[in-house]
Amino acid sequence: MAEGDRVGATFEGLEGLGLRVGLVCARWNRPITERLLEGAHRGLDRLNVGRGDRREVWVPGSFEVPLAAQALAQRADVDAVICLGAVIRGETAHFDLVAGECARGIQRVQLDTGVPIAFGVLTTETEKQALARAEGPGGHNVGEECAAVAIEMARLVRRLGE
Ligand code: DLZ
Repeated sequence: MAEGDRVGATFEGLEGLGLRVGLVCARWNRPITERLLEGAHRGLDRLNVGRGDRREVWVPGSFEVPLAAQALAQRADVDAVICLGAVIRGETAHFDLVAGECARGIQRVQLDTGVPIAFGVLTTETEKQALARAEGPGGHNVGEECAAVAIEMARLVRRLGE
């Protein structure tokens, strides 16, 4: 399989102008999550999502991400949510619990509200692996990919609801 076959996100043919996006970012492992957040904003810029159409909130850790995502998704002025965090096995007691509950919670919010939520919470063995997924412009940044996922899914949900 080629490298590109393992990336589902694409910016091709996407337009985000007029869509409103919520962003939830966890403070835990902040040097990494800040880079994910920068990537998410870069991706939203690429898709023409207005700066004024973004609502950004911070939470203590990935465990708190689903609740903030739910609060955003329930707002009438949010079309999609991007969730960002980093759970690193080597440094995390109860890794499976924190990572699992975060993922489960986010999926539940997405299905309960019908608002698309892009899952940008890294779950890695090491800090090095996490940093490799949060690189700067031109590199692999999961936050940036989440921007494309959020816009693609917001458009899809809107179209299917017509
Ligand atoms: C407690 C904890 C641990 C050990 N590790 C992480 C982590 O790797 N990534 C992360 O985002 N959060 C971690 N947390 C914090 C929890 O997500 C949560 O903020 C606290 O348990 C307080 O509810």
